[in-house]
Parts: sequence; C-alpha cells; structure tokens
Amino acid sequence: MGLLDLIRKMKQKNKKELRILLLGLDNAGKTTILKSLASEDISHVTPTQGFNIKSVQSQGILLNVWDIGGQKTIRSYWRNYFENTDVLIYVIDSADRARFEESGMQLAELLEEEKLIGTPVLIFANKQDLLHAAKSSELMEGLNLNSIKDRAWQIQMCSAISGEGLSNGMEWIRKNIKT
Ligand SMILES: Nc1nc2c(ncn2[C@@H]2O[C@H](COP(=O)(O)OP(=O)(O)OP(=O)(O)O)[C@@H](O)[C@H]2O)c(=O)[nH]1
Ligand SMILES: [Mg+2]
Repeated sequence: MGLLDLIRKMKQKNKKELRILLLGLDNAGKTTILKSLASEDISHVTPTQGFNIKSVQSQGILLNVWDIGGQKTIRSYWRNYFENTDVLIYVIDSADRARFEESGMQLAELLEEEKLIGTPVLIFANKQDLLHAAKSSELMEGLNLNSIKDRAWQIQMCSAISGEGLSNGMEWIRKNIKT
C-alpha cells in the first residue's frame, strides 16, 4: 500500500459521517423531524410512500438520514435499509396512546434484527407541544422501553413543530457514537 492509500484509509477511519435510520409508525413525525433538522419548511409534509434521504450537518458531523415511510404496507421494506446503520432513531407520536403498544412491538421487532444488533437507539418522543402528550414515564411503560438492555439507548422528548428537544437528541448521538 502506498503512502497516499494509507493516508486515505486513515482519513476514512476518522470520517465524521454517520448513517442514520429514521423509523417509527406512520404519522409519528419522522419526515417533519428530518425537515426541521434541515431547516426546511415543515408546513406541507405528506405521508412518505417510499423513503427520503437527506444529509444534514449537525455538531460537526455529517448525518446521512434515511427516512422510511411507516405505513403498515411499507414497513416490510424497512429491512432493506438496515445495513451499515450507525444509529437508529425511532420516533413516537407521544399523543397517540392507542398505538403505544403497536409502536413498542414494532420497536422490539427491530431490535431483534441481526443487522441492527448493538446499534444505539435514540427514541424521539415527538409531539410534546400537544397538551395531552405522554411524558417519559408513561412512554417507558407503554412501550416497555425498560426491556432494552443490549445497547445504548435514550429517550428524548421533542416537538418537530417547535424544534424543541431535537438538538438534545443530536447531542446524545454525538456523545454516544464513535465517528
Ligand atoms: N403537533 C405536532 N404535530 C406534528 C409534530 N410532528 C409532526 N406532526 C404532524 O404529524 C403529521 C405526520 O407527520 P409526518 O412527518 O408526515 O409523519 P411520518 O412519521 O413521516 O409519517 P409517514 O411518512 O407516513 O411514516 C403531520 O400532520 C405533521 O404536521 C409535532 O411535533 N407536533
Ligand atoms: Mg414520512
């Protein structure tokens, strides 16, 4: 290997770039979160039929975020995107109590996927701007989050609409994931 190749390889090792998978049930707010992170207009978000990819710069790291539609018919395609994921961001609609159980089961299924073994998980408890949004303890119970013991994980309250909490989540990613 020549010197140039060696330098190139070292640079790659230190790349400050992460592949992030953004998943969660339909209507949770994934696309709105991604647009908000990219400082784009969030007033006309429509359900994602396939996927969106966006690269956003956050705290000195380039995040390549894959936002996949969460409708039931699309969920079977999630597994096509698991490879090489550095971080999983799982989004919950904190006001949709009727679907806490479904959301928790979907997350539990993801965490059993071989390609996601050990992948750190940031859980965005979205829609905290709504008055009746559930808080951390109710979500932990409703989605059985305390059962996650095999990886680094964090629950972060947020609102994609106000932007509150999003940067705290990104900060957790920066601190917990080696780039
Ligand atoms: N009040 C409130 N509404 C939100 C928030 N985030 C998203 N929404 C709304 O929730 C709806 C769904 O948002 P999307 O971003 O399309 O949800 P998604 O998870 O991408 O949905 P799929 O693409 O179908 O998987 C939209 O009407 C958003 O405006 C939030 O923080 N607060
Ligand atoms: Mg979407």
